[in-house]
Amino acid sequence: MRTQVVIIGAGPSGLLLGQLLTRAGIDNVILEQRSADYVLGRIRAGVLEQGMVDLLAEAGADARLRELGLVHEGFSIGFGERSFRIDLKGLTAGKTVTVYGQTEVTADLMSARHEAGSEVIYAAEDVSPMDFDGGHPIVSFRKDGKGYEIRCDFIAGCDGFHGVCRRSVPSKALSLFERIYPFGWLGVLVDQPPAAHELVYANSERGFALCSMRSPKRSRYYVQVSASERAEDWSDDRFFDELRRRVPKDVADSVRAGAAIEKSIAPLRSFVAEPMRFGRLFLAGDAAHIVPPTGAKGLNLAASDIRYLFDALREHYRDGSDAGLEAYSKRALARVWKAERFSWWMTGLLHRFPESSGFDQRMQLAEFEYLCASRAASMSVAENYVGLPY
Ligand code: RFL
Ligand code: PHB
Repeated sequence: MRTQVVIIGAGPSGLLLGQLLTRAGIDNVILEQRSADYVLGRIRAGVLEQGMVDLLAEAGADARLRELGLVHEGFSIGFGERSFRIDLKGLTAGKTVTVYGQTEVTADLMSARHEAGSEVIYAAEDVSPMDFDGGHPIVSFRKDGKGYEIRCDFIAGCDGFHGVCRRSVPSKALSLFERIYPFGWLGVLVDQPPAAHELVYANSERGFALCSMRSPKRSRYYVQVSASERAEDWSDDRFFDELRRRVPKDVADSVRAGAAIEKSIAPLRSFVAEPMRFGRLFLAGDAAHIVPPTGAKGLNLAASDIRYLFDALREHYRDGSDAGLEAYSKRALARVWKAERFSWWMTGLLHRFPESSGFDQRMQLAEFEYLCASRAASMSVAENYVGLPY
């Protein structure tokens, strides 16, 4: 087999790149180790920056998003019983975010790819990227017991944090930067109307909580739990009880409990691998970096990587220029580190750390009060939350 670009991983990064390349007439194959149903069953992010929305439009996969996506002009930060609204629209000269689940983004990209007549090879085993430091990369894999090889010009490593691409790079060629937080988020999805019209992030003595949503009828809630907790030990009652104790009273009174459709714990981590290019292998999305979900940046960073990578590949094939490919890692990392900073900052402001002293808690409170009192401070939060320019 031969193609122009082999994409490893059919999460949002891989599907988005595949769809953009197909529409630009660039031949590509996507290899995914899981089944389509498994990929669709992962409940993850929910807040899209405008840059991601624009990219989905360019990929021809935004019809349902335009119909069902919820445009949000602000969000609130609760601190004990106090609450402060960040007016995203007012503080950023009109910018907003769109609440639309990652599951829906993935489903829309899957059907767009299917309609374009391109397929994804699901349940591909032992995928291995090879010879990417020379001019002729090869990707081998097994499917239904048979071995295959695809020759290509470039490999896009869109295979997430646990994928094979980053691990295929000689370790001396990589610099890794990491912080693992001593807690996770226990998330619950429930078919009940959201507690508030906008998202509510809360710092409480009992730990962080977040009230989010997927639609006017479906809510997504999170509470901070210690790294050793197990989702099975949290009944629905216990979860909603804890959530209500962590958010301001007016919000707590509006939380409607219900039977969880999904309940899982996500660990929190900050991670960056540098560089994001090795010869003809390009890393994008979670394969190269992870942010704690507090700033709602994970999926949006995947989108900005794909923006840069797609532009660079199109430039290569259409204009015969490799300038974009040469600049890819540096451009992507410049934006990644700013989102890492914002996500780390939001995490520090809103969570309870096991080692946190009275001084640390006063610092969080002072930070919150500064935010409430200073337009400059809330403008900084707003411009990061809606997404820094590409
Ligand atoms: P993904 O979505 O992990 O997709 C990677 C795909 O690659 C496949 N794969 C392989 N395929 C072939 N061969 C191999 N050897 C392979 N190894 C892996 C995987 O099966 C998978 O289908 O990465 P991508 O596309 O870069 O997208 C990134 C986003 O998914 C991610 O940034 C966000 O979901 C992060 N994230 C969250 N972000 C938010 O903004 N808000 C959230 O609330 C939020 N919650 C989460 C999250 C990530 C989580 N992870 C990674 C465990 C909750 C969780 C649990
Ligand atoms: C979500 O709705 O899943 C969500 C929203 C905002 C975040 C993280 C997750 O910061």
